[in-house]
Amino acid sequence: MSTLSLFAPAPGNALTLDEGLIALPGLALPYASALAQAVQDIVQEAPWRHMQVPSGHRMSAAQSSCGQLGWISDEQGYRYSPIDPQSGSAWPALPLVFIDLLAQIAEESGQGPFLPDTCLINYYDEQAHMSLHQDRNERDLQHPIVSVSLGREALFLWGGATRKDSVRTLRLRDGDVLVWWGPSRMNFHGIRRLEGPAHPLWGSGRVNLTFRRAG
Ligand code: MD6
Ligand code: FE
Repeated sequence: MSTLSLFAPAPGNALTLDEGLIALPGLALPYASALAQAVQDIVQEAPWRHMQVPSGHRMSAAQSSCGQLGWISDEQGYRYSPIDPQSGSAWPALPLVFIDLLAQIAEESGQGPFLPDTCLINYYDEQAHMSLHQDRNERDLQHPIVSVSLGREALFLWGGATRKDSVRTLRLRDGDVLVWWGPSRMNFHGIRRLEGPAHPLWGSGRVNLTFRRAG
């Protein structure tokens, strides 16, 4: 990422929603069935689990990971691990369709190339939400995060650099992609709830993929 790109307008269909927040509405839609198959394969190897946060609460969203690292949380805290503690094995590899999609996101957003070593996969059902948080467990916080929404719509909360900043609500739809970088990378964010009708591939749930360079 060059300093120059901080001020360059985003190309193509990309919308700049905030300084450092680029949206590519529906960009992942053509990949829908391949992505669904890939996620299904990943969770065969590394099944959905509800992790415990250090305070003792169990997260309402279920998670899995793929890539060289996976995000885990337990009573000792949040971190990335090369081993899935549930299976005792390495995480599944990043599937090819993820790499293909990322190459297109890089092209459309002007922010690539993305070199993720992990993809955290969140699954939300009707009851799930994600409280306002920052993503700060990655070693180098300069790397952008790419987020892909699949399935049912969700109300996404977009705050600022501190918990006190005002929070906007953004409706994330099936296939929507967000790229966060530089000035927005550390903004507080969360998921209030799911909305709208069931989805042909994902039913009443929503899946979110976040690609990160964590190690
Ligand atoms: C979600 N996303 O969309 C939750 N974190 O379900 C995140 O927590 C997130 O979208 C870091 C970067 C991008 C994200
Ligand atoms: Fe996050």
